[in-house]
Amino acid sequence: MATADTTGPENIVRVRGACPHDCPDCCATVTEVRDGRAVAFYADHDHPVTQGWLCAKVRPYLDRVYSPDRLEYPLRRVGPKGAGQWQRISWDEAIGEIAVQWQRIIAEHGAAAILPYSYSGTLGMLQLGVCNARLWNRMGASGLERSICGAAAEAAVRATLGARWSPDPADLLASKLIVIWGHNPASTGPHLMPLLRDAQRNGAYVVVIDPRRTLTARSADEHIQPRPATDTALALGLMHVLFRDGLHDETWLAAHTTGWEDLRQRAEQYPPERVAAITGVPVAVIESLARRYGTTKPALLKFADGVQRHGNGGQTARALACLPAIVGQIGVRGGGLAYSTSDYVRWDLEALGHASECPPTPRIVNMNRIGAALTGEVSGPPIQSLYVFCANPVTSSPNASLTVRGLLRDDLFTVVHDLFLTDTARYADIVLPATSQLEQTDLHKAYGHRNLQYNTAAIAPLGEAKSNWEVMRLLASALGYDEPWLRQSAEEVIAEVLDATRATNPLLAGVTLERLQREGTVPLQFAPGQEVPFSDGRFPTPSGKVELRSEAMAAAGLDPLPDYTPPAEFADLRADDERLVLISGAAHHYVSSSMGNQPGLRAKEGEPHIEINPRDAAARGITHGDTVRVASARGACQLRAVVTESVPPGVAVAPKGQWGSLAPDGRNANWTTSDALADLAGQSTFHSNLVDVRAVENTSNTANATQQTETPYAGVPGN
Ligand SMILES: Nc1nc2c(c(=O)[nH]1)N[C@H]1C(S)=C(S)[C@@H](COP(=O)(O)OP(=O)(O)OC[C@H]3O[C@@H](n4cnc5c(=O)[nH]c(N)nc54)[C@H](O)[C@@H]3O)O[C@H]1N2
Ligand SMILES: Nc1nc2c(c(=O)[nH]1)N[C@H]1C(S)=C(S)[C@@H](COP(=O)(O)OP(=O)(O)OC[C@H]3O[C@@H](n4cnc5c(=O)[nH]c(N)nc54)[C@H](O)[C@@H]3O)O[C@H]1N2
Ligand code: SF4
Ligand SMILES: [Mo]
Repeated sequence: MATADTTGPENIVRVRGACPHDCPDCCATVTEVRDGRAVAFYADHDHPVTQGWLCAKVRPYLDRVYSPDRLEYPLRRVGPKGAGQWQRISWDEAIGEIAVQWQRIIAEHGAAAILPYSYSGTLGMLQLGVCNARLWNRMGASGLERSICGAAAEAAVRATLGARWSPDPADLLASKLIVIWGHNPASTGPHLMPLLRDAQRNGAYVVVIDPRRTLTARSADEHIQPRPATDTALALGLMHVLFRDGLHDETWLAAHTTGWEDLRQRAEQYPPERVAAITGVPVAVIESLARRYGTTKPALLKFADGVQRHGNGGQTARALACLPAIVGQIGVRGGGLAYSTSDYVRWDLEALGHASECPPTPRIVNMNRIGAALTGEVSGPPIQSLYVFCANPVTSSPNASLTVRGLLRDDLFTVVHDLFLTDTARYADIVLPATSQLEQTDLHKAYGHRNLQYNTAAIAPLGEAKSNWEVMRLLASALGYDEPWLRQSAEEVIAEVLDATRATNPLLAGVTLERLQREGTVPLQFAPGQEVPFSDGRFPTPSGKVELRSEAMAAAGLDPLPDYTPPAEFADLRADDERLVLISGAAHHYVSSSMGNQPGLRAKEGEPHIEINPRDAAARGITHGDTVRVASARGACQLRAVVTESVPPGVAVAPKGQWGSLAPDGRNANWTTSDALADLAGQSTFHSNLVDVRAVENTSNTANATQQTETPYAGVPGN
């Protein structure tokens, strides 16, 4: 099938696309269009990873695209901030008003007073990557440190191995041991699950390490439940046993790593007894996992980002990145580390942003501190204008009450560009309607596999919706910026960035815009023998080796070796403290808060809820289905109690992504989460969150609350 072709008497056009959401699978999609309307949306059957099926979230995508709640035209706030009183305006008025406000702010405070805020609504190279950069660079606006998701792991994996390279997912079939550490692919990257099952059928033993009994954990051969944020100690405990029992690969370590003896010394401080006391994992389990990891080959260690969203997260990711080297499993098919494939293609930075032609970025604001920044925690001029696109910080960023306090500032000029009137858009001065993926052009690289996906616009924009890039061009022109790179068409930008990236990256040999448009999916061009990451024994670190001891970390004033320190949130915990650790990871039916307003998916996900262990529930007089108040040092929200053995005593789980504006109390779990930063790369610490949970009322309606725990794994074909 070509990217777009017309077949049959019904005059249906089939258009190839890419799922734009923040998910490692980056599925290849097909949209059928008749008379300008999308009439069907499904998976590309030819794609090696998508394999002809889409997840439960994206299968009903046309409900999202044609939702009656889509914003169709620009809005101007007419009542007080957040009061929900709007007036329809034209695009000319909207762009004109933004330009006038920004010119005033630039004249009074400098462009540093303007802050773009964006993250993961789409992961497209154009609609996100280029739109994060060009206009703001030209303006000299404040920069955003985009560290809400996986910044610590990115820094840790790069410091250790030099790059985020990962095996082809299909190589799972060569594994004999697969350790899935703090990762829940059944919900967050579902195309891994059939491979995992095939690997099990091939004899692979699957271990899941997660405090919660997730859908993924349920299908594993073994589930190990450490206390939250103690994984660095667990990893060091495994190293302790591996070195103690001579299960390490000394020849490999001597040839390919730096500092392995220093790491051995560090691991000596983590005997199983100590690790058991820290993690709650029994000594026998630590011993047996270490033995299994040291003796079963090939052994793959797979982790993602949830496991490092705590105060010690950088060190956790460092420890996990070191483990495969100790058993000499790096560069081995079916073994090694699978974190992310993101660094195989890094879009040419200059082509993306033309920074060399622009003023320097005056300052960088950490997105996890957005509430603090809006309420005064900045050096230099106060933030006078916030431009939000591809993000919903009121729902998805930590410490929501502070974010809302900032957004309520009368002297703050806020613009939100989105498909829907999100929790954040409700506080805007101007709201702009955005196109969906079916209405825009883009190029995607995946972070869970090694193919590029081209997305051809399938239908015309709904109402007056415009894509991010179109809006950036209009704003640039209204501000009088006449650089040609602020005026190009979508295809021209994509070609420019692709060509510049290809010039230095052999994995893109022969990959042109025309080829992408024609074929839709194009695999990266690995030379024969190069498919397995690091199989040539070369590591793009300063030393050219795996840096178990990292001089880069030392130079940054950090511990050059992984080490366990309890997150600050837990540091002064007394034994009689009754608070629970609240983990708020991925919901099965949303991607962050995207889709959190889609009625069909909300019905499947069930009411906003919190899972607590029967013991903790009993101690608090909470029964299944009760409304509970969940409160931290930051704030509180109300959720429905799901009493379940899926979480151990002391731990609670409330899925992220619930829209506060759709909840009776107007809030979600992020009213409790912490905006403290982790030990590395300005990382978020959502899961270092001590909460007090108590019943506020007894209700008999448990129907919705039970739904979530019973949700079957919904990613399998035919399910
Ligand atoms: N359905 C769905 N899919 C998604 C998303 C979504 O919201 N919904 N979000 C997307 C995004 S933005 C991302 S970054 C990825 C994230 O992908 P994942 O990392 O797989 O997802 P999370 O649910 O954030 O975290 C994974 C697991 O980490 C566990 N965990 C939390 N703290 C600890 C700990 O201290 N130790 C251990 N061992 N485990 C811990 C949680 O219980 C959770 O089951 O998923 C993407 N895919
Ligand atoms: N409690 C808790 N909170 C978390 C996490 C957690 O584990 N726990 N995880 C965090 C993680 S990993 C992440 S990545 C962040 C994600 O946080 P965000 O990046 O803010 O993601 P979303 O909340 O999904 O909001 C994305 C918005 O972009 C919009 N959008 C989609 N496509 C487009 C487009 O083409 N143009 C425009 N203009 N808008 C578009 C969507 O409609 C949606 O409203 O959430 C974080 N929040
Ligand atoms: S599995 Fe991931 S990439 Fe595929 S359709 Fe679902 S959200 Fe999109
Ligand atoms: Mo994320």
